[in-house]
Amino acid sequence: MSNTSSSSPPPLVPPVACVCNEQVGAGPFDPRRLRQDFPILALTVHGDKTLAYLDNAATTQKPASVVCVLCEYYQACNANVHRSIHYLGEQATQRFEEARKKIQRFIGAPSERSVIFTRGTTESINVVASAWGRRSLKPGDEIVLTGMEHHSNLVPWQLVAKETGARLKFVPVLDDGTLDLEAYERLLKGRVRMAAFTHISNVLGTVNPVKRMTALAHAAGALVLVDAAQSVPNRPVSVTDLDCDFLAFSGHKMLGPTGIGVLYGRLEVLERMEPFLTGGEMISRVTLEDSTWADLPQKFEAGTPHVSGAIGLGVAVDYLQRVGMETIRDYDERLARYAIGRLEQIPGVRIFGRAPERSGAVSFEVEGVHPHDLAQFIDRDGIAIRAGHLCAQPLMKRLGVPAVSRASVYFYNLEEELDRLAQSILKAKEFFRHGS
Ligand code: C6P
Repeated sequence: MSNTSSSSPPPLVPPVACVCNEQVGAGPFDPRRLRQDFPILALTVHGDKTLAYLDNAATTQKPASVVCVLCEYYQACNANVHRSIHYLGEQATQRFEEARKKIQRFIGAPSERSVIFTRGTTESINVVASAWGRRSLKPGDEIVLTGMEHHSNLVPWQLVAKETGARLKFVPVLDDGTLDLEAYERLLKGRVRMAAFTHISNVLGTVNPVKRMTALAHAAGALVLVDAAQSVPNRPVSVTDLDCDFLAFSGHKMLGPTGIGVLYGRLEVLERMEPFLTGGEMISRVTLEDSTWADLPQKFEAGTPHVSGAIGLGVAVDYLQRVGMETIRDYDERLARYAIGRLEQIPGVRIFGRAPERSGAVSFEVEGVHPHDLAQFIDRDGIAIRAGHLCAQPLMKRLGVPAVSRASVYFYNLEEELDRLAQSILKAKEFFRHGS
């Protein structure tokens, strides 16, 4: 039985003292002060090296308010949601649904029914590719993707295209790391049913003109999915403003816990779709032979959800809003420019991605040093970056490299950490030149 009681249970009084305070993140923007909200940033690693965490595009660190709410949830609130008619069940349901409302407001969605909790961007895209694509696509239909997609926005479409006989088409990536928008317009002239593209490239940092791309796709009669894994964390994103049909993002890239993410969907489209996963809580009536579905969003939330994760994501959103999304965007962009400036001074460093509008992910190669060797070397100086194909193998092919190194900043990073990165790269170059 479903229990979504609207009576307000009494406020929760945690039996444990929480070390975080509600106002973390508030006040004038000061990255040094904000860092104090992130206990992990004070770590020393490999002995005495202060951690410089520059791998934020992979996952961000978590403020104490998020860490604490997870602890508090399990100590004072834990219960299953939408089913148990007891005190804790109501508390958990209320807080879970409050988190959904926070996310709805955060992304400017018209209704909380359009906000579906998933495990993350990957699952969100799979829901659409599978639940929408399998039933809607016919042989000869076309799906337009781009040459800079993360595997999460590529492989699900490959699978569904194979199953339905639909065709994939790709917007080329230009040398400066932007999309060939003229080619995009040409590609939209076919039987395009879906255009799915990333808002920000996790490799190139390019911010794509998704509002314009969405309008063009709609004019061609296609639906639009925006992979917002790298944009919702660091700039204002409104689904109403973008007018997209689907938006996918991950909690762990925006201060939230791992294993929780969001699929926003336009209500009319979600209502027409069949479910993705089936089982408990997503049904209305079940007989031995047949079933009908629950209303949105439960239709797409089969089984016990990640309750604490959703609540933690709600607290992460509170934190981000206290800092301010415009502030975060401006600071990230400034730090990215600073990082590029420092890296460019190093002979033999090549930066990938020169789009005029770019985010805080800066990929590069260092002549004569394999990206994995570089990442490992500078890790010994306490600096965390990512190296590899970054789950974008087709883009690596386009760039002509098997792998890259990537530094990615967030609002709690400092210029001096990028200075340390540059110094450590210089050391690495020397080391690998002489082999000692
Ligand atoms: N990119 C990176 O280091 P998940 O794993 O589902 O939370 O996110 C997948 C994903 C989808 N789209 C884009 C644009 C992404 O950047 C990512 C995750 C991480 O670049 C891990 S590969």
